[in-house]
Amino acid sequence: MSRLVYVINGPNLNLLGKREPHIYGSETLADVEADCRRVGADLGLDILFLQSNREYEIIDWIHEARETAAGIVINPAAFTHTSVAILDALLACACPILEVHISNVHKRESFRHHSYVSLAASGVIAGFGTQGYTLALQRVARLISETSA
Ligand code: CA2
Repeated sequence: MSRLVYVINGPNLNLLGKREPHIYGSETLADVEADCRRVGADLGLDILFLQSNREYEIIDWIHEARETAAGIVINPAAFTHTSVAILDALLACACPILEVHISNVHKRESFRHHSYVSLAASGVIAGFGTQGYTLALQRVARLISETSA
């Protein structure tokens, strides 16, 4: 049984730790990847960690994950609030999907309060900083165990 988890990051998250530390903290995306790999190894998960600024690439990765992955952790960044195409790709996946936001989107501008992606997600983590990623991995590991039991 696959223990592969796709961790997918959307546009501008490559800038993490390099700008706006008051909103997103000082950890870089490479630091987040290292945290995910460490916690993923403890949980017996194989992590595929990805980032793109292109919507079509994210959609292609979700299609790939649909065939091969046991779970998806996704921070779709600004596409969260705009992309019916990413929602449709996620709705075609049977595996657990966890949505992560580093910032507390509900404390920010009203356009960040709505998420298309949440319609496909088993759960949403927002405002826990970059720790949200490893918390999401813990949850995805639990959901994978429950469905394979
Ligand atoms: O809080 C989150 O994780 C967000 O998904 C981040 C997105 C934002 O559009 C969402 O509303 C909430 C923005 C990602 C941009 O990341 C940057 C990081 C550092 C510097 C500039 C952008």
